[in-house]
Amino acid sequence: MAFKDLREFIAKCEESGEVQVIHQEVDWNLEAGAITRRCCELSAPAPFFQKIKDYPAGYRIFGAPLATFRRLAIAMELDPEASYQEILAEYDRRRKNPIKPRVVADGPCKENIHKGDDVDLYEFPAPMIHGGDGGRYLSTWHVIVTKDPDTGWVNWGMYRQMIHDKTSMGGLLYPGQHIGMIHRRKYEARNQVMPFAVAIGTEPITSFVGAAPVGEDVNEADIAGGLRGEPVELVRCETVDLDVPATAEIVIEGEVHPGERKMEGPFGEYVGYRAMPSLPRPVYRVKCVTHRHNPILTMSNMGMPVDDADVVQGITWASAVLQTLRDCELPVTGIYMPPECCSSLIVVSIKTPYAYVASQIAAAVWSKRPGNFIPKVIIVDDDVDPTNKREVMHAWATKCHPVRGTTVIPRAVIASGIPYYSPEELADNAGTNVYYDCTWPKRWPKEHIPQRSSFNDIYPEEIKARVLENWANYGFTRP
Ligand SMILES: Cc1cc2nc3c(=O)[nH]c(=O)nc-3n(C[C@H](O)[C@H](O)[C@H](O)COP(=O)(O)O)c2cc1C
Ligand SMILES: [Mn+2]
Repeated sequence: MAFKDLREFIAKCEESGEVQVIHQEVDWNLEAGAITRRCCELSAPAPFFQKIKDYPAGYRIFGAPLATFRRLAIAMELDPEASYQEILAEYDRRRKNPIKPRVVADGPCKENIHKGDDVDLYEFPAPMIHGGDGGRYLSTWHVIVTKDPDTGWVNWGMYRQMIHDKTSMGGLLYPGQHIGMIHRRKYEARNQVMPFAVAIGTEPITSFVGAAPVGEDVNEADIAGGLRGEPVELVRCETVDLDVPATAEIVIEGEVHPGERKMEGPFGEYVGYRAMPSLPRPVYRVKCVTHRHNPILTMSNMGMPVDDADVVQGITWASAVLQTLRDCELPVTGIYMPPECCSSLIVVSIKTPYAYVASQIAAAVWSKRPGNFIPKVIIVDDDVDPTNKREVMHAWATKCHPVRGTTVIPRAVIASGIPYYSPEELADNAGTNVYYDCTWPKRWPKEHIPQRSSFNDIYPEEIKARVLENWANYGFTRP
């Protein structure tokens, strides 16, 4: 049975030691953020703050919801010990079997309804998350719902929102992201207001899918259903023509007015830096807020690894890239995005059928979103496990020729916020990509390829079997 709401998910995580309930009062001003940051950097349990300074008991914060692969495995109802490859394979399989959402008449998110003068975004303990942030961020782990006015396509996406005042917020609406496409191409181009709804504190898969790259015209709600194995239940909004997950903790409804801009940011970002300056950005005007009794506000805290973005993008981007490589009929045998690299490196293992196939792998990775956000590609032979950092580093250090193995693409479209680019490159989203070919050259004679000197490679099967069988007998306590 899929999780009905965030509360069931938290309870399940608690059973596996993946939640730390914190009863001591903490300050929404940096303290809750600092604790969550440290949890990310230590891959500690998710902090569940019970009492926030200046706020009544019951107004809680749940930090770093999916900042470990164990919590993602639990969210997907897999064994918490599931490996990266197991999670990836299951995500890949389920997302291809979408299930449409079910609209229900009522839901817990309607337990409290505030409209008009009764709306106050400061009702919730929106944290000042990082030192140096431009303001208090209410939405950092959530979905924003918008609709294409022509086709009826409903997009869910996770795009940060900073509180400006009691009834308005600001955020990024990049033209390259679906919300930006809908906003710029449709509503703003026609000088129309764009209705939106935000759902915060959803069951875990809804927010996970909000941060996943699914195609244009695809409803994330259907993918979320597929991943859950059950439809997501939606209820009608109070003031806009949109539906939201019925069990969300907090729902915010309103409109983005064409041409309106206010300074938003800066904010600590997914690459692990406060990378972009404060800039004039679109404004979300709020008309209505609904929430459950004792609402739980979810918070991610992006920065140095490992945070929610490293985990979520580590699976969803890898799955999308894998699909592209398969569509191109390339001989990929494995894929990995090391969470330490903040979505800026992908490792692909291949069976090398002909010389320079690595160039095709890299070209395919960069051919479309989200692979085009990944500036560095490492290509290894299929005897290297891409998830094994020891083997990957070894292959890179010993097989990648500094000149022949390194190919720089000097004029590449890049993701925003990658720290090593110059201000001009970032302004144009134009920089440089690179791939490292860590495979043996195809034309080398067998005699020139050295034998890898590893337990697996250089001992007879019977010796290996005997050693493995007797490992504990020798006195070793770890496998
Ligand atoms: C915690 C977290 C926060 C994010 N914040 C933003 C953001 O503020 N703006 C943005 O454009 N993308 C952000 N993303 C990435 C998008 O959610 C992601 O690209 C997603 O695919 C967007 O949905 P779309 O494909 O429907 O546009 C964030 C991702 C995560 C995991
Ligand atoms: Mn989308």
